[in-house]
Amino acid sequence: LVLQWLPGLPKRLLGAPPPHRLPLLTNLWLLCCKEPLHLLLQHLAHSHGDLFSLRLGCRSLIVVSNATLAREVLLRQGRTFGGRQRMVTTDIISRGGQNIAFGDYGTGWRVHRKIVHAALYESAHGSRDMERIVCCEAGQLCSSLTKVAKSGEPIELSDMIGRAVTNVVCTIVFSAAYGEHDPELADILAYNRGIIRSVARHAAVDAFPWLRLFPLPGLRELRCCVATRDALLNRKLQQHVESLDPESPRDLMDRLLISQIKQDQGKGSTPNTYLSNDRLLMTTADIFGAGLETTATTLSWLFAFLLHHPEVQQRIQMELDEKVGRERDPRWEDHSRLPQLEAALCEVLRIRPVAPLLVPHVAMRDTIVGGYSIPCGTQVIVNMWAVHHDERQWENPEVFDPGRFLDVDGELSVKKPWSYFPFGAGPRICLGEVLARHELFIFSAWLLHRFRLIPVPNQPLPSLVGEVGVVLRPPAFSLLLRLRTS
Ligand code: HEM
Ligand code: PLO
Repeated sequence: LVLQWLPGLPKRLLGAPPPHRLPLLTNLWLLCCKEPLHLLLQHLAHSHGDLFSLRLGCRSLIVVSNATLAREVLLRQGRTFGGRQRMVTTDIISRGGQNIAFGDYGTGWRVHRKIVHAALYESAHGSRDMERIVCCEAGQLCSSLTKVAKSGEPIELSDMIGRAVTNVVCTIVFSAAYGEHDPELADILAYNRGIIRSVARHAAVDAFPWLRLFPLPGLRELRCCVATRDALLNRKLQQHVESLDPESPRDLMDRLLISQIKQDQGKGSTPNTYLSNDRLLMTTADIFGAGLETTATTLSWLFAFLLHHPEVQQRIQMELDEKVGRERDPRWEDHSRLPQLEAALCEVLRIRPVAPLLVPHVAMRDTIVGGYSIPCGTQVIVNMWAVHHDERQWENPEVFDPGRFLDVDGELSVKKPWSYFPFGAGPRICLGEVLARHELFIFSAWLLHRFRLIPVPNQPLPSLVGEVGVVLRPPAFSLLLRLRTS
């Protein structure tokens, strides 16, 4: 790739009357740079300011790196910046943006997001049913792990957690939960991994869409995995259509089908807002994809940090013993009485956000941010990593310190600072936040209540340097589990 840096541009056009353009750097080298993009952009912000622009292949983009500007882009001008970049990979995944994550903000998208949001949380019947589904999986996970703990063998938790989280999502989306060795579960895990791997590998095709003319092996893998995913979802959808009882929906798929039937009966839908079969299928794929990697990876980060900070693990366990006791398992309603665990979860989402650059936004009309003019179509990257590690906002931002989320009485601080938004903010905030918070709390509470996590002797502690893919994940690591008695 061509390395082209335009020297001599003013760092910022200070003093010029706004609105004005930002210094534009042509930065193809970003694509072949070894440093993770969120860190590279953080370093560029140190030399070029909290708002700078880049040209990456065919695209120009701006990067925002402080809390005030992030608030402006995500909240104050959330609709203006509610677009998404059309990319080769996301077009394949979402049939040209027909899902929630990769579709542009607009009337149709808003209606669909509302339908999916309602269906998602009704399928879990408010938090009661969501709690039941997650606790059921947590129970199964703990029984499998008890056998491992008794064997005394080291274990890589990420596979088992991945399976548990997949079962939660499968139950909510199409009422299926799988046993450990079920071939359908293995298929789901394999195609999802394949999609994630090839999306991460294709930054270059996304910057240069004409590269698609060449038969790239990764795109073949992506198309193949997406075809497997769609075949499975189509099969499930067909079964749902055949057995649907509109009076008693069983899951998200049933609820989406019912919304579709209502629209068919002419209750005010337009071609733009109609929940077509394509949209319905892509939406379930979306919930599926977004629901797996993110939650499982955050739990892996938590366990990695707890191995480095046994004192934090001990504090969480003492609190669990005191507030929940040893006679029963933790419940969602305990979460407000377990500030040590909640604070550790908050801190993990700050220090290792799984989506450090969110999902890039696009300006849907000409606008002004921080005194600079941003033309319609510009891609906007909010560097959440830079904001979560901003020394102007956080004391010792590189240190894992759950205490920063506790007040003087040891209670969880009610008000979170604006420099903290692990789920994004505004109209494109994460659709699954409530579900994710239930899963993070219940899985971690059950595991830490039952087991002590111990590093494997004579092995280095897990690396805390993230590997960048579609999400920021810790490198694979093993640990030992000890059953806790009291
Ligand atoms: C989008 C974080 C779990 C569904 C996002 C975004 C972030 C995020 C940062 C991008 C916001 C933006 O574009 O500005 C997380 C984290 C999770 C998590 C940290 C867990 C720890 C989930 C789960 C689901 C989900 C469990 C589904 C059930 C989605 C969807 C979007 C999204 C559909 C796209 C929203 C849109 O484009 O409007 N999430 N997420 N997420 N998330 Fe999550
Ligand atoms: C995961 C593979 C799926 O087949 C398609 C899919 C849809 C939504 C994406 C998700 C993938 C990866 C994780 C993403 C999510 C939307 C938000 C989430 C990008 C590509 C975040 C915040 O990381």
